Amino acid sequence: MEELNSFVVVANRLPVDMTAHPDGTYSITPSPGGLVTGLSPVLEQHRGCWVGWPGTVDVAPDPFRTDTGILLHPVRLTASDFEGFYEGFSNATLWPLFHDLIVPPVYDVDWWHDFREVNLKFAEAVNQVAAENATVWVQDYQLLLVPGILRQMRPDLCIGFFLHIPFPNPELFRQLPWREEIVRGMLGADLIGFHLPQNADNFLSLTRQVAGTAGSHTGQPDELEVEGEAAIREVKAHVITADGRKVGVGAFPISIDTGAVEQASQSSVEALRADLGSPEIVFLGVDRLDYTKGILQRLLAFEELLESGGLDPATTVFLQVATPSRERIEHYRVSRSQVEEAVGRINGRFGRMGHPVVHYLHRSLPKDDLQILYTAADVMLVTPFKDGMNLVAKEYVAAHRSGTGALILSEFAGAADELTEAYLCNPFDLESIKRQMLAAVHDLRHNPDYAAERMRANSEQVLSHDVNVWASSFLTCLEDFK
Ligand code: ADQ
Repeated sequence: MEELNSFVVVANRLPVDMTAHPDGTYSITPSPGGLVTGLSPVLEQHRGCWVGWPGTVDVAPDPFRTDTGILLHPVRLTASDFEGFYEGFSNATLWPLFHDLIVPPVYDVDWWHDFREVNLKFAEAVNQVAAENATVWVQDYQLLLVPGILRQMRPDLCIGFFLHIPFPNPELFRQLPWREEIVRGMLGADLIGFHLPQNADNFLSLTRQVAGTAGSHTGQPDELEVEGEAAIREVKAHVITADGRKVGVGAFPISIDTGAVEQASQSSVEALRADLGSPEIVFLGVDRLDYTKGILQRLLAFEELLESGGLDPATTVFLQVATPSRERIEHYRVSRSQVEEAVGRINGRFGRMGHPVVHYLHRSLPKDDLQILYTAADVMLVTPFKDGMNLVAKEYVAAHRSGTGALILSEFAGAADELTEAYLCNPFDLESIKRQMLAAVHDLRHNPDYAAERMRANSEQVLSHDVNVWASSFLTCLEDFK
């Protein structure tokens, strides 16, 4: 029988890479990301367990411990689970609905059934590995029903839930045919965390509107003291559920692992700029290729500035790195072809032989390479129509702690709540993006002290609120609600 664990994280994905071999076997290697870093101290301290899908359908490697003592427990998903639960309900229903209907969500009852079934699978896996009275931290929109299922299966558990994407206005959420089940699923947790107070407010108003989900609310905001971290964590309120439990609801803005940021060497940065043709200004975008990220809009803004003469194609370069994402979903395919058409058109209009004005990479890059790009870029554009947080913005400012560079940031990215000294723009308004691009270039050229002051203020915010602060403040608060 498998060892039981007093701390369990459950997320759609296990933090591993799986490689298929020609003989049909697979090897699995740990692949640490930001979430792993934030959770590592507590996972290691408790010799905890991470439950998740390993990333390949129809295989379930045996559970194994990493070198640092974390037990990885794979959940097996079939190809049909993946289609209905992941591509369907998670990414073609919930993702667009929670990002304010940038594309229309699809409401398909078969996908909903798959979503329920797969959430049950994840909950059963947690049930198998969680010790009596264990703490379980459920991550993100793919597992919205897991807290409720676990609460019924295992009333002894202390359950936290964190949503990594925005939580929409109740008026939008109420479109969802299965809204009551989803809200009830979330309320199975002892503490529900969002990035922003606004997301928490949306959820709280929803529980008042959706029948049968909650008994009552506290009238007053319910501030709990957490030593040294009160500034970033604000528990807005709690909900008393129909069965009399108290569920905390609060905002816990996620961040990056600033300790792991290796500064890029001067020589690699210079080599990159030379490869780009030694331009005066390098603009950079780094995103998953997702229609929420506003990649096309920023390219169009760049094109219009080249056209109007606001930017000079001889001295300016735009570098866009787009990680392939959810490529079997129609809206993602459309988004990719629009971006690639724009890149081709802009280069056709403004590039010279051997000197494109837009450099476009459609692939994932190693972290070290990304760090070189961040450091080399004069102006970073992060222009999502809607984003829970956006870690790329925080990674860029952490790479510019000495005050170089400038960040253009959408008002609709969660990160805008904290990076208030960024050049904020409205991504729905090309004029606003263009204005901020010109303002950033102007300040870098003519007012560098002012630009540096703004960048340093942003960096300080990120450096003093890293991913460890996020994880520990959520877990400390969860203790209070146990
Ligand atoms: P994402 O939508 O994936 O995350 P983001 O927060 O920007 O968006 O994180 C992307 C991560 O992928 C960053 O760490 C970035 O470095 C990395 N990345 C992007 N492109 C890459 C490339 N080409 N090569 C290598 N790495 C690349 C969701 C929500 C966000 C929320 C996070 C965390 O949508 O709003 O901030 O979860 O909660």
